[in-house]
Amino acid sequence: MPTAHIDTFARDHLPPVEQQPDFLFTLPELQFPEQLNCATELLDRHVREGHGDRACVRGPREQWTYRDLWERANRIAHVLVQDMGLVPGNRVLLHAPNTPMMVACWFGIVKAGGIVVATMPLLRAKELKPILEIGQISHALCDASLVEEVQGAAQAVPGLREIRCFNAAGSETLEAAMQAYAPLFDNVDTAADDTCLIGFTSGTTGIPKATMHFHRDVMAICACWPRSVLRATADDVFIGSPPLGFTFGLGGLVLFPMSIGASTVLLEKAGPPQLLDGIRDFGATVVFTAPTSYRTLAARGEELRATRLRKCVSAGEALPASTRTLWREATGIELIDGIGATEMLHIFISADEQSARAGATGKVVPGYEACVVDDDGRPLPPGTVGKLAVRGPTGCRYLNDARQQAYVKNGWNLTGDAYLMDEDGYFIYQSRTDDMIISAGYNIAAPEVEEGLMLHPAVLECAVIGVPDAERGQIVKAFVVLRPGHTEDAAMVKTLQDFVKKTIAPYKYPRAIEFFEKLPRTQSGKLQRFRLRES
Ligand code: 3UK
Repeated sequence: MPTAHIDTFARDHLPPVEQQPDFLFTLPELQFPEQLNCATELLDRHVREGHGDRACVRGPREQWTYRDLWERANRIAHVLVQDMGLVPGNRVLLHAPNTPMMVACWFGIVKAGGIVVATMPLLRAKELKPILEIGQISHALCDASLVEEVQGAAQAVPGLREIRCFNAAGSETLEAAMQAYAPLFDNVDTAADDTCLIGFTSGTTGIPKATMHFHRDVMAICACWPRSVLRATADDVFIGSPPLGFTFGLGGLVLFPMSIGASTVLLEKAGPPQLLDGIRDFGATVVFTAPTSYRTLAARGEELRATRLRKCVSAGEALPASTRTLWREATGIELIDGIGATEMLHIFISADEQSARAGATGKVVPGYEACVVDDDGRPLPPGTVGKLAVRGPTGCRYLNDARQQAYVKNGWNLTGDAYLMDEDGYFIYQSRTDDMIISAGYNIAAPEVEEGLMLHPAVLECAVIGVPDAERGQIVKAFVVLRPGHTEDAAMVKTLQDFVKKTIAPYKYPRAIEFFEKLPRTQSGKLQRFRLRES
């Protein structure tokens, strides 16, 4: 396929073919042409087909139609190419909170044949530095409020030549530069297998891993899970908390709504209170957030019942069965759980409202295949715990990283999760493979103990890990956040321990319990178990 990349860095650093996963294009929707620019499909197409006046993206201050976004993205593409010297294949850092301008920049970069590297807004210079180095990033578009961190990182990394700020006033801003250009741009005719985004793993430990995704991959995720599970319509209004630097957020808040001509609401801060306000004030109908957020929001069920909300998607971490029940009882809505991964780009196992089962993530999404395998990669029979293996139209391509061989084996992507599949094909999450607690010879999956604790009304949130123990190898330790009005004392420890012993096999009860104000989480909402281990 003829690449449009002049800067061939991404292609040059793809894993060798024999280390790549198998790619499956079994569905009719997954037949892609050789040349494909995903921005043309997701944005230009709506304007061309006469839907330019439909609502597309809104923030607290702005309300843009598809044409508004398209014109801005076109002007940004001109600024990138003509003022900033971007050539196709260059990597562009996009560092911002979720705002409409961030989306315009995303499309501007992709239109110009650039590769978007979107990062979580809370990352500091120190964390941006390895990203700039690994991605060999030459350009940056950044929210004015965060420019110091980008400049700080750039000082240490000479390759970053051009930084432009947006969401600010003044003659030096991106907005000012955009005014010099026409709102029309001929999108670069990229190959379907040219890289258009590099996603960094939300990395709970170690050096971040860069995952490369093609224009084709972006269209593939829009063709799979949203069509078979989410089934939203052009009249839906999407909202949610994950940052666009996390592919859960990029898909749920930008790619999926735009692939069907729907609209999206972007919130810079999207904790439970802001999410509730946003759902009410903007009439949102589809929400994407993490399990803990649903747990907190469930207390506002009455208010939520009075909104237009109809579809609620949970991902990023295992959804406790108790949270599913809590949410249904509070709002009348059955949660849609789904497991995705940065390496896979988005969700590959999930269940819609009708087929959801408490405690199970769901079934494999059409277009993907999944199985549970043993340590040698052999498929295990239903009901047996093993490693989750998956393959489909998307898959893991680390940029120049030896860890490729750990994630991909025999063509299958190994997500690092321990799962079992039941007789009906439902996948039931156990734990991360390296989080299994082994105490006195017993295998104990942390989420099972967490589930047992969370059924107690005093528990808002909790996390369970194994801590070293001379006698038992490891013991189960729980970190618990209590709901307001409960006391953190020895009596509560005893109460919770006794409670767990009654709900699950007594040997799994937490022998140690510590109370926390809140749990350490990444910006994508994921629990940082390693920080609990260090504490
Ligand atoms: C865990 C889940 C149980 C699991 C993601 C949706 O989370 C995403 O990507 P990451 O790379 O993490 C991947 C890992 O997170 N996980 C995610 N969802 C679930 N575990 N149930 C779930 N529903 O360990 C997985 O391997 O940060 C999620 C879409 C895009 C994403 N990137």
